[in-house]
Amino acid sequence: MRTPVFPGKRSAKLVGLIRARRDLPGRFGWTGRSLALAAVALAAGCAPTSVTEQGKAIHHDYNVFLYLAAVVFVVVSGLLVWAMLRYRRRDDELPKQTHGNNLVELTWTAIPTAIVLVLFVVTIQAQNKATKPAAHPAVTVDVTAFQWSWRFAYEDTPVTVVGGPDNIPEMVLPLGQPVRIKLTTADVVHSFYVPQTLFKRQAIPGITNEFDLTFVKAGTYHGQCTQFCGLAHADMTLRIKVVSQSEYQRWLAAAARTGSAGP
Ligand SMILES: [Cu+2]
Repeated sequence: MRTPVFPGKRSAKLVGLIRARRDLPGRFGWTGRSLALAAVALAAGCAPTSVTEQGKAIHHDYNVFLYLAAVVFVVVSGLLVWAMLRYRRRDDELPKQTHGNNLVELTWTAIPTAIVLVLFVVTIQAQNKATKPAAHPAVTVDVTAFQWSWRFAYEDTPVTVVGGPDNIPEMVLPLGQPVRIKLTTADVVHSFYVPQTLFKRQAIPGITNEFDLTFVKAGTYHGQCTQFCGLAHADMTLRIKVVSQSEYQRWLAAAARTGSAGP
């Protein structure tokens, strides 16, 4: 005699409870509720938008990953639930056993491979767009990371902004114009990261990393070194203030008179 999976009174109660729940007339039904929940989860997980032209490509890349993951989640969990309900235990007989199926094996190898290939191509395209250098950058800023702040030197001007322990350095930039950042470090490895640009680069000793940012939205954006670089690493913040082109010119002229906009 085979041993029942749920012996005893408690299991009988449990099965009764499950059956009772299953028979409950739901207002939207389980499918509707699951879909609503999935939609909420999807909306909550949507990638943040970028404030730069280059970051839009990254944002699009995030969304492709998210939507594909959502499709995989719905299909896999849907099949799981279907299999659990369709093949739930009804008696002590084993269901018909199947061993090996070439078509099924091929299908579940081919589909993930295709998904990974699509993600690879989309990512390469996004990366190329995000790192494509502008033909004529309007402003070039030499950014030097150091323990534990930043120096922003505006090329072809006497303007330099230097941060310090009680002074968060602010990089003022014009809206809608490509800005070239030439990033390096005076000591150890640091990392330049302004979350709202969806872009991050390492500052490596002896190497200058160049990238362009074209801000499409005015505002003040906070940044932070994201490479642990010593005791005061947490204080290594920065700000990017994006203003209109005329306001930028006024700021630049005023800063050029003093030569430095920081201590
Ligand atoms: Cu750091």
